[in-house]
Amino acid sequence: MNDEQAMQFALNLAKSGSNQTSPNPLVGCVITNNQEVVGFGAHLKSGEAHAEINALKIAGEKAKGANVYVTLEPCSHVGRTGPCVEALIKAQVAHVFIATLDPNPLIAGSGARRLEEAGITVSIGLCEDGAKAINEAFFYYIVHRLPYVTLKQAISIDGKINAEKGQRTAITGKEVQKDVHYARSIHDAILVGSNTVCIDNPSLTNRLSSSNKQPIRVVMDRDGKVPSAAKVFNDKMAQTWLFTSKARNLSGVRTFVIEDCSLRNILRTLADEGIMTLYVEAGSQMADVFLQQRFVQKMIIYIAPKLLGSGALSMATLQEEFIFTDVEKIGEAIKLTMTMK
Ligand code: AOF
Ligand code: ZN
Repeated sequence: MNDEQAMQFALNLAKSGSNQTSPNPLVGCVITNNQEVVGFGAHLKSGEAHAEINALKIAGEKAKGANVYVTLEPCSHVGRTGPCVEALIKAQVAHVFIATLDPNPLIAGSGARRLEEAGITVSIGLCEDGAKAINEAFFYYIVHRLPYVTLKQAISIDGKINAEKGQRTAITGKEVQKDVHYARSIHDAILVGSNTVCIDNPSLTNRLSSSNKQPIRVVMDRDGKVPSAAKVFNDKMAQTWLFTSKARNLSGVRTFVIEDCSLRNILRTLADEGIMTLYVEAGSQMADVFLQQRFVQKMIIYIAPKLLGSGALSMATLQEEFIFTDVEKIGEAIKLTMTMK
């Protein structure tokens, strides 16, 4: 196995932790000796062993003089687990290939430096694009201390989101609903505003996808408008977190009573609580605020083959451009995925 093949293998291993490691990154590690694989591992869950430790366990004595291929810079800090660089030094590996440095301020190059100081050869940048792509959300979260936000909207072909203000128009059908439930399952939390809960009384659970993961439901309700009888407060199908400035006594709902109900403050609090990925299912007003304040990293638009006419509402205006990253047909709708430029 050559260097590139070994790193590709490590990248594939990293992906085995998909949707399980948040708020930690996906990391894979392969150890070879005389071009033979002697160890491999992945980070599978936040708080549990790092990829390098799992790979070293398999390699045992064969790690001595070996090449190590790791998709993210080995850590040099003591977090919930010990520093991987010390384990690699102790195992007396010869050469560490790092696909990309860890932007975590606690590490940020110090892992690579420590290995070099210990006399280990370090090469950085093999398969770097692939390594960055699998941890896009982690990189954003760890640098900005904010969740990576995906905003979802359904629109008509004339770009409208609602036939009339104050009511909800069902724009897309069952197939899109299934896709949305899957999207819910791969995020740490879903966020909605009080208007959405008051008008739709949604469950916001994942019921239609094959995964049984339920994200935390986050409700932003500064003025305490949402009735206590709302499904999200009562159905016990998933956790609900409420952000409000008014004290409320809702059993089973984690209530954050905060004076500053600005979006930035709420997003910062969510990040501090370990929410790395946030799926925003907002109505028009909330979507506009997210866009205007530039908290959206990814936007998913479902276009339904309908015309809602000139009286209908359209989305916010925004000078920034998005980049189309994917297009797909889902049932009768077209799904467009975009990231911020
Ligand atoms: C590695 N290998 O497999 C992972 C790393 O709380 P801890 O101890 O798990 O540390 C979490 C931080 O460690 C995380 O934010 C990221 O910077 C790094 N993750 N590092 O050497 C791994 N998962
Ligand atoms: Zn580590």
